[in-house]
Amino acid sequence: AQMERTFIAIKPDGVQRGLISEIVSRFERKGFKLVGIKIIVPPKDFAQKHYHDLKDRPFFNGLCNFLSSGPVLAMVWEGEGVIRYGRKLIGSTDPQNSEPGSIRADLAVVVGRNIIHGSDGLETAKDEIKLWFKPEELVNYTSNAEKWIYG
Ligand code: DAT
Ligand code: MG
Repeated sequence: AQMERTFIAIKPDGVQRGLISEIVSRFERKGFKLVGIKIIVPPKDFAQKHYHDLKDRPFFNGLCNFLSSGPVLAMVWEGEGVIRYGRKLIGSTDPQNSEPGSIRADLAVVVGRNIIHGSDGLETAKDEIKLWFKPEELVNYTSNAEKWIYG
């Protein structure tokens, strides 16, 4: 299996609504492997770094204020195709357009409170993991289930 890693974060709305275990459970049951996790309140300038691609959008300031308004559960998940499939599990940016069964469709209503972030490609995944985690905060291990998940 050609393993890759993605950055997934439960935003302050998801944490405050008690959705951590529900969301972690969906990635875990799929067969992806958790290799990093921590809870932090990101400072505003950190939120601005995380969302730097969106700095010219009208909602940028509100978005960064919101991300830094409370605890965020930051995670790194590993697995075959985890970047692209993680986005599928999450659903479209606007929960109103998300496929039923996806996290945002099932658990959120509006785009400004869509509860979860996921890297959108290989390069952003690398950048976001580097921004949020020190190398020593990521764990390399073999899951006992791996041979049953990948054959
Ligand atoms: P995604 O989180 O699906 O990768 P994105 O990178 O385009 O979406 O935008 C980042 C976040 O910004 C998104 O999760 C919610 C917020 N956002 C995006 N479009 C918005 C809009 N039109 N109005 C308000 N917030 C928006
Ligand atoms: Mg994005």
